[in-house]
Amino acid sequence: MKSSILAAAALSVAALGLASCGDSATEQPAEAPEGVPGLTVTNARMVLAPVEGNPAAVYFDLAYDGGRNLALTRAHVEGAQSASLHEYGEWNRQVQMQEMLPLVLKKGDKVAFEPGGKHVMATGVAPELQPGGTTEVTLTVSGGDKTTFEAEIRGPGEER
Ligand SMILES: [Cu+2]
Repeated sequence: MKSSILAAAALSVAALGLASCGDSATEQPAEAPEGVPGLTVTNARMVLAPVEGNPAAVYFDLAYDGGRNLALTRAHVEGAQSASLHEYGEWNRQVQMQEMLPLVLKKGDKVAFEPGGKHVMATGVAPELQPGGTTEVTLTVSGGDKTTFEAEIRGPGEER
């Protein structure tokens, strides 16, 4: 009994992850942003996959000092067909990545998007995005405000 409930939960999580990844492919590119008040992003980098055409991961350090609580809901990466907010979690005794729940930001919060943790997964990366270049990443929060920043593109063997 108990194990079948767990299996069902694991299945629905897997389905959720798949559906969400597919859905974001139809998202519209971000419009010219004005920035989310109080939100700063530093150390942004996009690490390409060892195999061309595989998803790339975007990492950065996020700090929030705004007065109003926000939730980070969406990401867009220029030059990628779709981008999703991902994190790693343990399901069914396996560590795997999945769609992240909206990330709540309160005044004073600092959140690192880093290898093995939270990241933006970019799929369908254009071949024009090459190590040494940059691309624009846009984060959208609840209410629709957006912040756009440049991410340095790194090859798969470079420091993450
Ligand atoms: Cu991912």
